[in-house]
Amino acid sequence: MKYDVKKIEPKWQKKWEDARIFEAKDFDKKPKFYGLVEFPYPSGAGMHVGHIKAYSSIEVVSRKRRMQGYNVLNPIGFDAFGLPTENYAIKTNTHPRVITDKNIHHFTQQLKSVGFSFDWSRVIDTTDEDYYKWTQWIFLKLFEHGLVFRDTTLVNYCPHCKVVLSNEDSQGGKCDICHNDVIQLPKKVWYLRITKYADKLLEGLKDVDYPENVKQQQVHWIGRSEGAFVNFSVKGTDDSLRVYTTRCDTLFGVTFMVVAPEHPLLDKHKDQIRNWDELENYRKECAKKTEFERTQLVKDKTGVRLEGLTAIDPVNGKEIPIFAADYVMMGYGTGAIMAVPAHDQRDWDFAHKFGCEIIPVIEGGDIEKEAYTGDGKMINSDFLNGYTNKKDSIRKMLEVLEERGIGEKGVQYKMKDWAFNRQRYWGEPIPLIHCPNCGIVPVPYDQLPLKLPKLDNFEPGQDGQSPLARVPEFVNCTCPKCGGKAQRETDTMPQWAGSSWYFLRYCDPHNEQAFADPDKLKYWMPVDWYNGGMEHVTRHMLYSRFWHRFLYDIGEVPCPEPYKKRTIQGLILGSDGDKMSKSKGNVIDPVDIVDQYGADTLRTYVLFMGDYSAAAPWNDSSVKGCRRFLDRVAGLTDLISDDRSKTDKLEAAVHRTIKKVSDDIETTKFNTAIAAMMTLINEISAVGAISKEQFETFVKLLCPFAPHLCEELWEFTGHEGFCSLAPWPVFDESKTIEDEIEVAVQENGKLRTRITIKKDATKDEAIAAAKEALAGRLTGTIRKEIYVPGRIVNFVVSR
Ligand code: ANZ
Ligand code: ZN
Repeated sequence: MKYDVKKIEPKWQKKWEDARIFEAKDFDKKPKFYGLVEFPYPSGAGMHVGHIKAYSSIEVVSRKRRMQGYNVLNPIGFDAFGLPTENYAIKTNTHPRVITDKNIHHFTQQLKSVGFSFDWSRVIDTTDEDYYKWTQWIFLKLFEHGLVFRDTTLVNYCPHCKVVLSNEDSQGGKCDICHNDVIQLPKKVWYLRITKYADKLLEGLKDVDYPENVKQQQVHWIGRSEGAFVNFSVKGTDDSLRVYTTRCDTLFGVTFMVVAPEHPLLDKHKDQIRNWDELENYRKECAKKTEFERTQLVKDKTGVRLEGLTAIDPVNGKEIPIFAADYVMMGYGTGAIMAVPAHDQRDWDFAHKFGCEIIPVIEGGDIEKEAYTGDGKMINSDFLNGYTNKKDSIRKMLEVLEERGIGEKGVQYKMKDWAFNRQRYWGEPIPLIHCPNCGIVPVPYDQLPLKLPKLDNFEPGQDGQSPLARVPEFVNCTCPKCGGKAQRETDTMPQWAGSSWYFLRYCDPHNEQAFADPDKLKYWMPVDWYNGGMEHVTRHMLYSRFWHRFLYDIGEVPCPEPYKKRTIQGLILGSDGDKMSKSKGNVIDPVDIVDQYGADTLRTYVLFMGDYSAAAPWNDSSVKGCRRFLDRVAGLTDLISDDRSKTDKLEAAVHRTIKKVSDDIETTKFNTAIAAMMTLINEISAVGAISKEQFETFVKLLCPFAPHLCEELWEFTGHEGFCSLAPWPVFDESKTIEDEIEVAVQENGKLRTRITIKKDATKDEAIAAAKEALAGRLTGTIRKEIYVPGRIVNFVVSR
């Protein structure tokens, strides 16, 4: 058949759309499959080949599932609030609504041109009022359950984007949007209490099928630490200095204490601190550093000793100095530590620089050189002396601390609460009201959505205030509780709000009464297979698991975990091996590939380019290779034949390919699935014929990858329905067991030749065949004939 891409691809895209074959049916009797991809941010740059690779995995699995008889939900939507659009809006003085609509339209055209089998009747856009109404609704539920709070703290602030960033959005001390340095600023911040869900988020990982590195990253990010809180009294005051330690067994080795430069103890005892000016200067220096810089394990520690303020060790009554130093963070534990320089390297480095005492309490190592962090026998430790391991010592010390009321067991998490506000325009308004009489009052549920007012000037204020603060009609309201004059919150939600629950909305996207109908949720949830990027593992994946678990706890969703299985796609690099980026000029536009080679080639290539989860460079000649492969598939129509004597030879190869392709799709080994089909083509060419049945099997196997071509070939062979809905080929193991075998023919144990015989040949048949093969070439008289079934015929001869 002639492979006319330009004709075939639009033709089938239209037929699929007209017949609505990819629309999921709620409550269908068939088993359900919910496949999910991370929905795109509709940026002005349009789609990237990386999007195509990311979506192609679930696309192939969804198509296979349909052919296997599943009722498939394979939805798509747009995560459209956020800074890139807003910044572009400011730059071009165009409303973000206009830009968003234009970009979504563009993305839709692009996605459709690739022939993805999305259910286009369920498209969602997080900036739709009908959608963000429910984002606000979930926020109010969180508020109602005490999971929203406000605090003045040091925040990660990007002076360039003029926004407060969450920890997740400023990893490594860089703004995730503009990549500039983030600074620390005191601000009033709305938080979601995700830390309250830390243990549930950890436990939930036991029941899901995620790659090990994905689980590990989440475990690490949550950073559960078990230890103890211990109270030291501050000499001459009724204050105590509370510390968090994972090593309360080393309490007798404490020789000083360190508080974070921002610790409130300092201001409280200003009068007692004789070197206040020095301390003030030091604090100013520290404020310039990012948290990332402060937590780096640099040897050269800085700090200031508080003159006039000391602490008392609660186990031995010893008086010890207190320092302020920036290697102690205000945001972890209590913002203060007990320093044990003999057994903690940071404390050891600090002690060396500031001339503090070093008292070993565990035997081992050479503490002249470095801190000893290993296990060993306890020394210099009163009631702990003689204990030989950390575990027992800690248990004993905890007992004593609790007995004497100076400390207790405690758990800490590295993960912090989720900073949940932005002083920007293009986001969901936070539905809260500040009332002078009643305090914080939620917007009543029946007043949702709290709509984003239409503005002409969406630039953030110089004072870091949201543009909404400049709109009196938005700000001024009446308090829903007391009816008095009140003011609306003007901050908006962060980029990650809308994506924290979007997979639920797909189950029932047009519902006006609820975020989704409970029965539909029960039918579709959980997501059976979710594919996405590694960059979302410690943000979107944690945030959405948190929201979902919360909704489960309040009875709004049917299952505790949203995603049964998660897979990861690797990046597509430029052909130079660098990251694809505009600045490097190595970006491949998927539309160009569709234009030049066709969507089926693009789809096949992004899955053929290597191990799916690994990064791989773009390779033009391999793209051409994929196109040639599809050309050869189209050419197979010329080889369709009734000649069983030829085509029977292919039967085993066809069934081996069914098995390989079926299995490889399940384990995201798409590249080897495609390679197996390429091998089969070679075998078909060698035989020079293919039966109609074998041809149809081949077309069905390839259909999830190159569906346009396969539909055309399906039609060519006389079918009226869609190949996309034809039953997936069934693997028959008996067909792969070849019925002929090769046997060695020997004389006195030496190989003379090889023969091919029927697998179930008798001894007589095997020997007869061997004699025929050696006819006239025997070197002596046969004395004995030996047959090792299926392997060897040996003639013992005498000469
Ligand atoms: C005494 C000690 C002795 C410690 C020893 C360690 C080893 P993780 O596992 O990360 O929870 N620490 C506590 N709060 C801190 C803060 N805000 N900034 C910097 N460091 C802090 O580590 C907990 C340990 O980190 C705590 O245990 C404390 O030092 C330090 F041989 O206390 B340790
Ligand atoms: Zn009020």
